[in-house]
Amino acid sequence: MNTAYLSIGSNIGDRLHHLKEAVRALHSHEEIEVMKVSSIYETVPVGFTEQADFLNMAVSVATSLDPFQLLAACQQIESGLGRVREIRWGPRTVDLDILLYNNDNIEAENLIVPHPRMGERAFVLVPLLEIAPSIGHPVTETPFAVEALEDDGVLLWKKVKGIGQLL
Ligand code: A4P
Ligand code: MG
Repeated sequence: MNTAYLSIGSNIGDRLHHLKEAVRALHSHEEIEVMKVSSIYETVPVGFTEQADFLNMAVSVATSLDPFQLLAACQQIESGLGRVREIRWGPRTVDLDILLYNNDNIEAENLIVPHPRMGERAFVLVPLLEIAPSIGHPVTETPFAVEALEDDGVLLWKKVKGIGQLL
């Protein structure tokens, strides 16, 4: 069994509903079990800033899927929830990114793990460190740290104590 960490974000429509649907879809996949869920944070957009605030969270999953199969499963969930790709970094009903997959270092055309921008993004690290406080970068072995980042754009929006609250 493999362990992966995923980041989930939404900034269109009923954002909480989209996050819940994504968690449900992951958990109901035959080869994915959601192990931990973070609280939900409201975050100001990074990259393309002329868009609505996001809700972001992180989850850990146990899975028998390989990383590429897991990416395909995530993309299927995104399309199932009505995501249409328009602007890079732009608004989305739901975005599922693979942050970490075991200690793997993957640099394929369609998949880079660890997620290349995760270390600079408080909207990724604040939820991730809530469920995995001492997790580090698999290559550099440096613990991820949010202290050096501007994290004032990340506010606790809904405290989540277990997956039961989201199903
Ligand atoms: N891809 C490569 N590596 C990965 C990976 N580890 N996980 C490829 C998932 N996908 C990966 O992604 C584009 C391509 O990245 C995919 O085809 C996949 O093969 P996408 O989801 O289609 O497009 P995107 O999400 O717009 O691009 P990208 O590069 O994933 O954007 P980011 O870096 O994820 O940024 N601000 C706040 N506050 N909260 C957010 O959630 N999200 C973004 C998206 C920007 N600003 C944000 C947020
Ligand atoms: Mg993405």
